[in-house]
Amino acid sequence: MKLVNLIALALLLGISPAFAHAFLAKSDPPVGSVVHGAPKMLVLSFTEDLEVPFCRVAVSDSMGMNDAAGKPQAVPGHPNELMVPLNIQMPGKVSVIWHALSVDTHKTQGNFSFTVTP
Ligand SMILES: [Cu+2]
Repeated sequence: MKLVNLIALALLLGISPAFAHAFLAKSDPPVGSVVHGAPKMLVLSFTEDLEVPFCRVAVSDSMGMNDAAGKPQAVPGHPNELMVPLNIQMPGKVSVIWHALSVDTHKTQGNFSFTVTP
């Protein structure tokens, strides 16, 4: 194989798996939103199907208290989604940090926030 072909192959192999990673596509409550009243559930939708037992979501309120009431759960019929029961006590900014493992065994992580008003 010619060198130029090897380089092309390496580029292809290096780039293509990135498209298969599980990135956050949608959140409910939405990223950056302002919601009235504390939501009881957070639902995260990803760009790829997940290995739910290996996904983690940490939720904290404006006082830095951990407000995730439970482990991420699978959403029946939606293998690319996680739901997390919430127990938000304080109005203010809610920070979400997620770690996802997709079915292709790639790990991704990210964070965002939304705001709860009384
Ligand atoms: Cu991937």
